[in-house]
Amino acid sequence: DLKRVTRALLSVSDKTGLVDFARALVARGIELVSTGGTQKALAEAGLPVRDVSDLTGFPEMMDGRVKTLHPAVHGGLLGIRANPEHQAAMLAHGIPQIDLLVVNLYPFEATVAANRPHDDCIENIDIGGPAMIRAAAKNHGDVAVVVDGADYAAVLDELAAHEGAVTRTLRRRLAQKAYARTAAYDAAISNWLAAELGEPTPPFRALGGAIAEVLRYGENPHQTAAFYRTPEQRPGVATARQVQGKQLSYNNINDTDAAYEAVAEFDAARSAAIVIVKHANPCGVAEGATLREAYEKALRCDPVSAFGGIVAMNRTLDADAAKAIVDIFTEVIIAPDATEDAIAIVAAKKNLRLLLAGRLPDPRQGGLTLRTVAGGFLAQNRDNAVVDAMDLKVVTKRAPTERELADLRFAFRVAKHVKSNAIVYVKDGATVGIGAGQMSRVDSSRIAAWKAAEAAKAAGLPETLARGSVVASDAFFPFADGLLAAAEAGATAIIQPGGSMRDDEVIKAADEAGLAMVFTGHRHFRH
Ligand code: 93A
Repeated sequence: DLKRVTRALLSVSDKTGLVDFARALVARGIELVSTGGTQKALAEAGLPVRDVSDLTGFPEMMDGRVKTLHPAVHGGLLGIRANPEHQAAMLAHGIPQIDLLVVNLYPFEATVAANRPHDDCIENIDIGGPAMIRAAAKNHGDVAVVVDGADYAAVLDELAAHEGAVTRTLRRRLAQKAYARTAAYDAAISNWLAAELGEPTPPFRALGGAIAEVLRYGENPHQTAAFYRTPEQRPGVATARQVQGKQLSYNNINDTDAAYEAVAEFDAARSAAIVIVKHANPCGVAEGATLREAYEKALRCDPVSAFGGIVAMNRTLDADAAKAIVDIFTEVIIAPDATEDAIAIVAAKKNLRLLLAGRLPDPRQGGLTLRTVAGGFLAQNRDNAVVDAMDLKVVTKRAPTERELADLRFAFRVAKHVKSNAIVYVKDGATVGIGAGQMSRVDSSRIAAWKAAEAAKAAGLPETLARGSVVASDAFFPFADGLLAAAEAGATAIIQPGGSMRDDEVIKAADEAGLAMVFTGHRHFRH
């Protein structure tokens, strides 16, 4: 379904590549029509070009606010070629057919980004450009519309291949892109006005202003998906530089985010920390003097789940750690930075994605999190509570020792990033058993204890890794049973929010078992 191009209307703010493109159109015998600045640029290059005022019979007026907003332009874009009534109207009113529209808009986004005064931003709201783009895109059955200089070559290729005509396939593709452009443009204007009004960022603004990256598929291969980057600029998977490896998948992005957000809880100045994530849950978290030590400790927690996992760290990836990580199949590594040697070691694994985020996100920083439900979505502030800022209350007769307290804090930090119900066993700055995502807390306790026993077996150790550990729970123990399961598994101290109706009963059970227990007063549900 080819359409010949006989006349083109060009009206561009960004004149990059314009003259060469227009010269190629002229060489094909295409008539050019243009607005003020564009017309001047083309005429100066020696190209024959009509002024749009010739078509409209009106001069550009009101500082250019009104130049193409006229039936002679919009009729020429919108008239259906095969419709006799449309053709009669065009003939009766002397409306020339426009087959190709080339427009890029007033640089509104750039004007806002440059912090220009209000009135400059207002003047840079393009009205005529989007109107023409939308008209031409609607009529893509007959008209081709170019909104991006990157598409000039594709148009010229088709004109060359089809004797001055363009295919329906290209016209449709260009129309789709055109509407994406005008939608993003209007979203940017709305976002700017909202910001001027001092409105809090509603979730749809973040979405509207974002640019989507189409992903190969979603959570499953039969689902389509895209990645929207919001203007938030939080260091992490959305802003990181991908040094190597295949395109990230939907699940990779989700898991990498979970891993990097979790590892950011660990102060890089204090210790090296590693988080290994699988299916959005940590399966090993540890700190150490070096990243390699931390990685080996984290891996010991659940080496089976770590296979094909995501590894995040809070310090610059070094060669020693890189060697250990590439030793087993890993999907993604994310770090604030990496040494040249480490990058070279990772390069040996072609498919392994390496992401460098520049720095760590601040776990205390606010921001929105979203999730959809049927017919709507939920928005909330990010869980930015950190255990170091919590007032820990010892509720048992025995207070935790210094070492237990350090591990309790560590465990609660991890529990924040484990799907509820979360139970986390920690010993010497490393998780040794994680129970995630169970509907009953006692099941999570049992799973975590079982995992600690399994990890010991895998390491060839005679006794469960939970022996002498501490345990964290993301929410209060409603009954003593989950807590007693932990004591039985070998835990000596417990950290939990507290606040159950049966706190007294739970504290009594802890005292009887000789456990030390602290309440945080903060819950870390995560679903
Ligand atoms: O001020 S406008 O919204 N009114 C119009 O009628 C109009 N027509 C085209 N802006 C309008 N344009 C825009 O002018 C185009 O979208 C393009 O960005 C710019 C090109 O102007 P010039 O050819 O004068 O450099």
